[in-house]
Amino acid sequence: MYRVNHLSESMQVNLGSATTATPLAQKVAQARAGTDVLFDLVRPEAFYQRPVPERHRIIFYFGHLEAFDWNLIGQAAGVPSFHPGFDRLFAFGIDPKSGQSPQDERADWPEIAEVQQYNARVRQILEAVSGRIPEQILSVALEHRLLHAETFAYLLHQLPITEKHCPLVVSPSPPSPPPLHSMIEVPAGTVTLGQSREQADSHDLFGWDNEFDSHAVSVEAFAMRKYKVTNGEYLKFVQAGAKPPHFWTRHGGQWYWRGMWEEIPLPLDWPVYVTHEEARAFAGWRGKRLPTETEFHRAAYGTLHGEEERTYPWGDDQPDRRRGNFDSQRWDPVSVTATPLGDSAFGISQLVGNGWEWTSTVFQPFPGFRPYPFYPGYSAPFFDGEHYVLKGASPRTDARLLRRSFRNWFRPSFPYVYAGFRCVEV
Ligand code: AVJ
Ligand code: FE
Repeated sequence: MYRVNHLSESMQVNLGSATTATPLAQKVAQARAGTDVLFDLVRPEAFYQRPVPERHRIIFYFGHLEAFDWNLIGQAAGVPSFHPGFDRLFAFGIDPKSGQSPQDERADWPEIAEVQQYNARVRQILEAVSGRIPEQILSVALEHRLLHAETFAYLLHQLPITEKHCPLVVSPSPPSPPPLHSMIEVPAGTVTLGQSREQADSHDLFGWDNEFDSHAVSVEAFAMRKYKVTNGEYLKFVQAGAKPPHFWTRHGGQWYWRGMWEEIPLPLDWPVYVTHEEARAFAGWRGKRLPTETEFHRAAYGTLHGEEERTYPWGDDQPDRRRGNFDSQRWDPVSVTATPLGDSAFGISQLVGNGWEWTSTVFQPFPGFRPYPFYPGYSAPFFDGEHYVLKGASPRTDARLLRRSFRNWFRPSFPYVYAGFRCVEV
């Protein structure tokens, strides 16, 4: 019988070359193994499901990761296409306005085995040419795959539990103290948004197009909640008449969290995952507001006495996994008080990890923005005033994406993101 777990085996690339590969090529190989594991979790019949109505069916993503690499790297290496139809079919994802969901049918998509063969061939050819590809291009392929590892988890989350193979070990949540309602004063200061193009060029540092150029912005003093807003706090808003978040469900008069692998009684001390619209409404109801991108940056990376801004909120230069719930250590959130080692210089908790945070900032280019000519569609189409910036990281964000300048964005009504918020005082 055909077993989907064999997908990744048949796509494995020549391991002999992995030892001679550059560090970046090794990271690409690791990231491929990581996304292979994700597709192995989906039962074959479910590849044609569309767990999120505003996104493509799962089969698209199976072909997309390889087609993207092919279109990017194959073009840079000047290799001729062996399957232009798939190169095009799997080239781009979608992000329709509400009410404009895709209408394609199952029959519009090829069989899993055909896509699997395409993927294997793409990997084999790209493996052979990757030695002559600029690092910047390989970094785009790597980070594109890591971003999809996260957004694919959003789709997998919405797939009924019977359509996916539960991994053997799902770690229990660590016990944590209850959150206090403390507001923390953040003094006025100057933040440096973005990264400097010169530095990135001269040190081979990677950044997406929207992270450039670096620029200083001054921030007024403000007060921010030490903790992310919890399910328990949001429940009061729901009891006062607000619509319950997409990740909640109710049976027999009890609220449950719809987790990746099971429904559990709503953990009141976990961060609430909501849309931007819901976050904003809650903040208004409390007489508060959402932070701007600049305020978030100040809270996370700023220092008290005007020392240089931090690389990570916790003040050392490593994305140490004990400091936060990120890098796929787990599938679901933990308590908002579970990671005290991750506090910022001001003592604000969990700014990076355990859920992205919505800001009130509309996604717009920084001064000096230039799209990458080899991938003009990454950011520019989303500077439409209909997307908001998110900062931080979720449980499924790769450690590589925790850099200070990374900017995430989604539509304000998109409810599938692992994203919550915190309030600042008006
Ligand atoms: C940066 C997460 C908003 O998923 O829409 C993947 C990343 N862009 N392929 C998205 C992306 C193209 C993007 N986000
Ligand atoms: Fe993509």
